[in-house]
Amino acid sequence: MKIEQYQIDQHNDSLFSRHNNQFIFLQEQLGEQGIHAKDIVKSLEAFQVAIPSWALGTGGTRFGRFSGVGEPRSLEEKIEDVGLLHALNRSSGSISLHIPWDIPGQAQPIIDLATSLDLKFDAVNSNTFQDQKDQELSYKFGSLSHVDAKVRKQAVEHNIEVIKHGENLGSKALSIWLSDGSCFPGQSNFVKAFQNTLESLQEIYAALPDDWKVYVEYKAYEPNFYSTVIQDWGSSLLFCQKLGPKADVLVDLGHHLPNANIEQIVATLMMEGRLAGFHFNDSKYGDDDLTVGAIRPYQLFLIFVELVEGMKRANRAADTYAWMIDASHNVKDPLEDLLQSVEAILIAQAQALLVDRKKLEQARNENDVVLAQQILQNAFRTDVRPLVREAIRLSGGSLDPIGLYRHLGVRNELLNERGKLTVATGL
Ligand code: AOS
Ligand code: ZN
Ligand code: ZN
Ligand code: ZN
Repeated sequence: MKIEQYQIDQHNDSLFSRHNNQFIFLQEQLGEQGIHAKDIVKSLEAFQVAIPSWALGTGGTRFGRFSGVGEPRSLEEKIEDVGLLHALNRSSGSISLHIPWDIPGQAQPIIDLATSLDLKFDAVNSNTFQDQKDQELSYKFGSLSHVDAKVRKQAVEHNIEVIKHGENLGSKALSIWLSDGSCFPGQSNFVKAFQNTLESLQEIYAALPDDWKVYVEYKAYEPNFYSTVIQDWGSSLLFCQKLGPKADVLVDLGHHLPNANIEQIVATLMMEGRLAGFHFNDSKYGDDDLTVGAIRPYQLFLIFVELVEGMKRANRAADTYAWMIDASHNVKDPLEDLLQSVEAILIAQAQALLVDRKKLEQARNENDVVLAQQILQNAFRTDVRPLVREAIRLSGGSLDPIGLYRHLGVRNELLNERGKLTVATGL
């Protein structure tokens, strides 16, 4: 299944005049405030969000998994799925692999397939939170932090192997998320667990190619429910500082304790030049991995306000950070869900670009709380969807990605090709 350019163009033709009216109206309104709609559209056109290979199939919970139909059965089919997304929105130009859920056999055919769909390989992820078939030692009581040096060694070697897979495909970063921790008080020596983890990470760090980075992801709890070795951004930053300049902190939006001020964390990490990027998702309770923007769109906007500011201050382009979705789908078609997530990210970014930084700074300096709040809320309450649509249209994508996906009956095509009971690897 491939979506052809003429199908996108034809569908766009039928939507263009309505879209164009909306765009021109918004462009005029923004113009009156001294904002150039076309500059924002340009930034949006350049923004790319990586798709995780594990989000292309139905996820599931520990209570069960209700599989969807036509899900990808192989790495090739996962790449094809991301190709469909990218054809529709032109904003999902890379895929992130999780090893060993994805095992690239011969690299060249995989690279050729990705290139033909205009896709690159984002960060590669290691997995020491599960035991694999034929694995010698168990990670039941941890991996990089384990009390037994032999288990640590096995986990280090796995990470180094993941780097090699990534190198073959042209990835430039390794993402590490550890589930290491403890379930009961007394179970673990916090300091030893930290030090073991640091030593293990140092060995992995030493194996990084020159132009590579390692992203250290933190998470407050789950699957361990008493302590987690890398529990928060402070611990993650501490590891990164001890490791060196190739290590940066990865923020997964769902990995915080309730009500954490994530935008402030982001600002601080950017101030220190240690933000690697994001795993975008949304949540109401914990690491719910829901569609981006589904629960707390204002928070997402406030995060983007800091991101836009931080990138400007550091004079770094958006594509020097790792933007990725980390979501799970239990009740929706994963591809439709991912299209919604990418759109939510572009909307939040567009809104953040509307903020008049000078006026905001002035209001802050004058302690004009009301005005400062208003500046942000005015931006958030602007319907920027015409800007997002224009950016996607100019890049060759669809004015209505989900509409076209349904119109073309993509899922049904995939069902015919791949069958009903497909089990994607990974959760
Ligand atoms: C786990 O909670 C994390 O978000 C990781 O990023 C993990 O590697 C990924 O979600 C796949 O399970
Ligand atoms: Zn994550
Ligand atoms: Zn998450
Ligand atoms: Zn997570």
